[in-house]
Amino acid sequence: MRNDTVSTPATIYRKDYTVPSYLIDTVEMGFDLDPTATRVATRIAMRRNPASTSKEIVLLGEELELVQLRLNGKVLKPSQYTLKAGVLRIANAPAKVILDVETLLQPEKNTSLSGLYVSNKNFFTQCEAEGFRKITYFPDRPDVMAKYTVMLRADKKKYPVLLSNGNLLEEGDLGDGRHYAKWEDPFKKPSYLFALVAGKLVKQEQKYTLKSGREVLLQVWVEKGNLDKTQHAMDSLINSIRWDEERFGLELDLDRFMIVAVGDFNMGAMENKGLNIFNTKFVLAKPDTATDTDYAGIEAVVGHEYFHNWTGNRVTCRDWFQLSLKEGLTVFRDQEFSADMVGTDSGRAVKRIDDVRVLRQVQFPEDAGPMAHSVRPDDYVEINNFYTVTIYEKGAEVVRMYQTLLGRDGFRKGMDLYFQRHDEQAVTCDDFRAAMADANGRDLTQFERWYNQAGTPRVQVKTHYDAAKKAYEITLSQACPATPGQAKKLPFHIPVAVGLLDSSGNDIPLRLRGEAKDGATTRVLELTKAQQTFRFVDIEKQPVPSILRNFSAPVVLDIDYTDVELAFLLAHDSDAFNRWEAGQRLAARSLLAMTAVVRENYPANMEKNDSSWIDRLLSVTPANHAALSDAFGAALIDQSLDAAFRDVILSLPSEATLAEQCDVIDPLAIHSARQYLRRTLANALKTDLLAAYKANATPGEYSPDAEASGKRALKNLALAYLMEADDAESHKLAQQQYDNANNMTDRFAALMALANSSAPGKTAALAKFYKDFEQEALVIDKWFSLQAMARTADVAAVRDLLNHPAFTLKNPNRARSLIFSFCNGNPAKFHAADGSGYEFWADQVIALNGVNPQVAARLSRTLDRWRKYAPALQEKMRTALERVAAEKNLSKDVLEVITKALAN
Ligand code: B3K
Ligand code: ZN
Repeated sequence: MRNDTVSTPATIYRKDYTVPSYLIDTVEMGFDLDPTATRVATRIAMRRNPASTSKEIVLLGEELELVQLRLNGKVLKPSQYTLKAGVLRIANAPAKVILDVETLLQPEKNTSLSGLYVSNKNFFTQCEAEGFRKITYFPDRPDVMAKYTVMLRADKKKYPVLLSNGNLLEEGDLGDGRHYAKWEDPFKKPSYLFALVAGKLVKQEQKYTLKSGREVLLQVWVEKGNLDKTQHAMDSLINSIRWDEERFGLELDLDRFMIVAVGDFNMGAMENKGLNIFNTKFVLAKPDTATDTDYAGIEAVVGHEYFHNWTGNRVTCRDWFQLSLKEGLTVFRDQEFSADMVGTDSGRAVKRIDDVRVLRQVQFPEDAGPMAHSVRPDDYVEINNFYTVTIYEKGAEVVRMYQTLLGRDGFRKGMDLYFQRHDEQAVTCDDFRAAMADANGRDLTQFERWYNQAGTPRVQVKTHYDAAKKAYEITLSQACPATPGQAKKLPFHIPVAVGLLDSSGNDIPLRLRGEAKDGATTRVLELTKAQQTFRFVDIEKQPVPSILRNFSAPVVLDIDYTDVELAFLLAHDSDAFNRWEAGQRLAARSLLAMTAVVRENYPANMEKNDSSWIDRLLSVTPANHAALSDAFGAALIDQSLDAAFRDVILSLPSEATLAEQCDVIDPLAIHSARQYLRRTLANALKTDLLAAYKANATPGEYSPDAEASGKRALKNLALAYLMEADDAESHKLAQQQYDNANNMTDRFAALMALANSSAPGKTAALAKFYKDFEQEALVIDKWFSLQAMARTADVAAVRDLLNHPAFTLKNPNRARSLIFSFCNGNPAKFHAADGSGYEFWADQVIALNGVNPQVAARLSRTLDRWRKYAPALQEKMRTALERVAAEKNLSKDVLEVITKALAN
């Protein structure tokens, strides 16, 4: 056989897209599964694509042994094809071809967890984006859709369960201790949706009747010891099926739908047709091992993967540049699903706030850094690096803006037209936008810029009240900073939802100049130019504006409010999102001012290697925290607000969110300022915090519902504040909660409180927790993560944990739990002045690169924003980046990230 040759990674450009030369009707695959040598025989029935002039068959393959290639029955000699850098070409091929490809793989050696691999002795696949080419030579691109039949053969004792996409046609014994199962997927699909699972697994199953009366079989497959943790995933699946029928009129198109949990998995889950494969983290839950956050995560991810069945699978992407077509849309759908599952207005707002927090904390920095890319990127080196918060979360915001502009019904009309036009096709983001525009008779041409331009737009607000004319003017202007490769930006089409509050805090019915009568109290202004003025008439008195309600666009809003106005909005705004936002602005104002004071005094104190000077400094710095503590205190005791909502109001902006608002990032200064404010608030609100702690206990049987989880959130927030005192009284409270907890949410919150304190019982509690949950991998992940993020952690402690017998780099969840938690979740300690955190980071990137390039590349992203840090830190970051860049054998995943970081 001809051997493949490697070459330096190439950049792939969106503008270079060409249609496939051949189309495929059917694919028949036979697998003889063996961990050390799996044989794969693939028969592909293909024909020339009438839309292409090429007669060349192009197949992609990676890390494969090609055993044999037959074209229309004849074995191809190496001289009859070329094989270079993973591309196999057969020139001058006939119009119709039956191609037989035989390959040999070593799944056991596959630590990348892409393609066919072994996890805990069972077989799994992961083919998105380009993993199918690690199974066979194939036109592994999403616009080649075909019908698949799959025959699996394996040892019956070791692999009693054999699963693939679609419906089970037959199964039986082969006589030699081996058995087989034959599966057929009735729908055309791209190769990235192919999946197989083989091994020792057990299932929870149930029949479910769709709205149409058709009965389907639902299964959740797990390892034997985990069958007591599948109910929530099953419930979430049923809720997802029902929701998609009701909200979008979309029915499950298969007779059987399977979810399989695997412990070694690169991301959350994968939407393979009819056979979703999940990270155990997003399937397994019972009250004593999973937290409220885990329960919510399972519901969201089960929903997300299920919703892909239509948005992604039935209608897929033409090429990977269109990734957000399925991901942004499906995230939007899962966000709406989770919100609908809560139901109440305030519950919906809490969900919205959670989603916006992620956007600000992770996506805004991405959009301002070296990896900034538009929602539909123009180029990439490694597509796996583009499964980003921009594609997913900003993409979801872009989809949400259609709904804000067109209304819920208009959005639904657009979705209906999208499926009517494109079912079983591979399409583009333009096709989606066209369906939205055409179904509503709207011109959405300018809206395309959300797909083309990277960077977070800033919208500036100026207001003017003309008492004589009773007119109130809002002037909005927009600008977007340059991003790598995109210096100039054109104005976006931005929906800005606004309301005006009268002096009692009530909404004023709004009438824009030229309108005959008053309209709704929230109006969506459409900002399409660099600057526009909107004039409201009949406004009796100067109002307080509430702008960008419900976060109607993914922008930064610059608006000058006084402390009094912010406190007023926090107390009265009918838009719950903006109510929360007002509190965040008020807090950020104090925090940023204190951060600046610390920074100004930093150099002189730098050498002391002791941060107690910061507290002394802040304690003598004149500051008015009273406005904030009064406003927060009022919210804390406001019984008309749900506990969950009070929890988000009283949570200070995260260190990562604050960092993005600084011109120069100084993690220790931010952390110290935030800690100082936490202690100040804890002190001022002690009595009410204690009362809230007591009032929000959730005795009785555990339930993850919104009300109970909201109470636990508020109670545990109160505990964390009270623990800032770090005194005997608070230690006792945390210890009692730890000892008496009947669920993981409370137990873990108590352990976290103890770990961040000097409580005498802290070491014993950590040891007990480990011992009690040694057998629960997901709980041990929490144990690692908690220690990595503790305020008392440092590089040495984290290095020690690397040597713990339960630690392994090979399992992505475990690697993330310790390494990512420290590097991304403990900024004050990671960014230690001596650069030891960066050395640790470089060591781990290099180690992971050899094991799992996708996970390594994720970790590489940690130093993305290095140019924004204080100069002394920058230099040390650059050294670490250069050390990684100098490594031999870097994967193209890591290479792309590091190269871009050093270049921009
Ligand atoms: N579509 C998959 C992600 C695949 C990532 C490949 N590196 C999961 C999801 O978004 O639902
Ligand atoms: Zn997805």
